Amino acid sequence: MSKLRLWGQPRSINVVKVLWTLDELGLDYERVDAGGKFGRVNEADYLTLNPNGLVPTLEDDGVPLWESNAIVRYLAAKYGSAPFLPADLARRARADGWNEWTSLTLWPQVQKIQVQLIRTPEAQRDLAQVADAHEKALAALHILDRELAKRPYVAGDELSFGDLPLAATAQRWFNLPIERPILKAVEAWYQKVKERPGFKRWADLPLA
Ligand SMILES: N[C@@H](CCC(=O)N[C@@H](CS)C(=O)NCC(=O)O)C(=O)O
Repeated sequence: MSKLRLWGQPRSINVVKVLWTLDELGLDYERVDAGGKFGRVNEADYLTLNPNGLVPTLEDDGVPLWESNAIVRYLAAKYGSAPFLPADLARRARADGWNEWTSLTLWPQVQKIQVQLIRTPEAQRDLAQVADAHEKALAALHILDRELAKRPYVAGDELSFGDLPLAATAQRWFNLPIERPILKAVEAWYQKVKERPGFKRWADLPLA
């Protein structure tokens, strides 16, 4: 069995995706705190593992990998099986697609709201930015809602690696102090994914 080492403090959303994936796959690993208050990411040794100076980084038998979605996909491909790693390549690409969509379309808007409403003192908040991000996030979530009305999980009838980054992002959305119109299919999906032990252990965090 390979020796897995994950660098990253467990409050970072991109680290959470990998921790939850490791749990779903039942893998043993070592975790080293890095990033945020733990620093380390700009030290020369770390930069040889991840030239971006960001977390997460996963070492698999000493081979360093970075970019959380790529790590999730790699772990699923190397250690997973269907349905977590969909056997059908088109379904697998759909799981991949939702991970990219999460990072490129949904997360940037949710992150802006989180930064403004949770991390910025009230007097300094840019409420116009919050309103704009809220509108864009909702537009994206309406797309997700229409897709989840057709199938219970993003890539089909069962949970796959494509649900995890999205669910970690949804956890932020559902805990932000904002108005949320009811999106029935998204909420039905979220009720299921939040019961996974890996979600409870790693993703269900108070917002900070
Ligand atoms: N696209 C990268 C983004 C990684 C990223 O931005 N990581 C943040 C934490 S979520 C980071 O390392 N920030 C610097 C720090 O925590 O010191 C990925 O998905 O892995």
